[in-house]
Amino acid sequence: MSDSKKHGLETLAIHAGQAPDPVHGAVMTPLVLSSTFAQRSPGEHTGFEYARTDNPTRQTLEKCLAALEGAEQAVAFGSGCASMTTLFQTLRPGDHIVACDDVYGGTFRILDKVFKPMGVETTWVDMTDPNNVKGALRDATKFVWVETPTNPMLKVIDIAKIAELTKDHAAKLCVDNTFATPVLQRPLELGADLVCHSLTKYLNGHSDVVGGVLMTSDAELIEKLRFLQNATGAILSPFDSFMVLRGVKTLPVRMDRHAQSALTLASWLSEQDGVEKVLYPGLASHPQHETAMKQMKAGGGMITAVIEGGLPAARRFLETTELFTLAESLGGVESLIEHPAIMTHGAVPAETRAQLGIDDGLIRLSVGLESVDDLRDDLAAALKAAKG
Ligand code: P1T
Repeated sequence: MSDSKKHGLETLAIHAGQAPDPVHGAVMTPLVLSSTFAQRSPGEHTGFEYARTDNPTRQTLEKCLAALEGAEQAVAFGSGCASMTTLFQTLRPGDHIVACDDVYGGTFRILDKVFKPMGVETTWVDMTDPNNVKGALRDATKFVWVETPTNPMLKVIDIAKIAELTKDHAAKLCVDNTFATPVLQRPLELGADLVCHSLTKYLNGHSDVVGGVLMTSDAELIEKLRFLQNATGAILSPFDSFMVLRGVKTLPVRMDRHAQSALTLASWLSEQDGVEKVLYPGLASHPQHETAMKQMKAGGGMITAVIEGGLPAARRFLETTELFTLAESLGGVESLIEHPAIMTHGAVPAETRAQLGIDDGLIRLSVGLESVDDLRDDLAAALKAAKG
């Protein structure tokens, strides 16, 4: 496809970085599994030498993802955690990170258990008040890490405001855009320097790949990330690249429906007896609803709710749903449900979980693409069971 900047997201998702294969005319990007590539003479090759360094299928995916997020380059890794780890490997002992207080449990674990012992400290702040970021910045701060909407409390952080507050500081603003995707939220256009995704979630969208990606137009970061991608080798495999390239083609269509169904279910849930609280950025009752509507096209596909009756009631709820499968992860075509305190956020200390409100009655729903009537019936049956 010629000039990607002229095309809409629906077109980019299907065509960006891709052209029919010049050898056979294959319309779908070939899956190139070769680990090495023939050279005509030492150092004279087609641009591909060894598949850790670069692989045609991964390169095509990286081009497509970069076009979707509006970044100069995308650098793909073997998981969302591998992508974050590689980014933090650009830091040195004494460097500092300011991160939002509610993040995926694995993100907390990387910073607290892997990088803190190596001398990279993180200050955790509630970024729903952007001024808290300003107070936490130090001369040594290299990254400001924002996840929005956050996992699992679905707090919404004002990316443009944080970008404004940090613009005179050398720290780079990084946004984990996994929950919103480039379809619903455009961090780079709002002033962020880098976007991170777990490809495992909406971008692949079919719960059959674990992957991650970093995207940026910052030349200095691109150089460091390309170096580390090759040097430390936490790459996305050709097969997984092929799968994400296939999955991402329907991303814009999927996100519209995820958000539409989630709004319907969140509104319904918030009217039910036995539900203490519903957190969904698209509901007027959400504490940062205004910010959400300013920076997101819709509220997304995730809902967090508190079931009355604590852990016993939450357990009955989670054991009863049939269409909502009890499992970690999110963003697939099928609906999932989970218990953050026991499952995805077990790595977060109990005291921090209590401060954030990740309590025993809290459940998280990833609303899939099934009939929304069937999903509502499934939740109604679970609510009945939860009441005992
Ligand atoms: O699982 P992995 O591909 O390594 O991605 C990590 C990750 C990064 N960022 C966010 C916002 C995430 O939600 C995740 C993974 N999250 C789950 C597995 C989960 O169920 O919340």
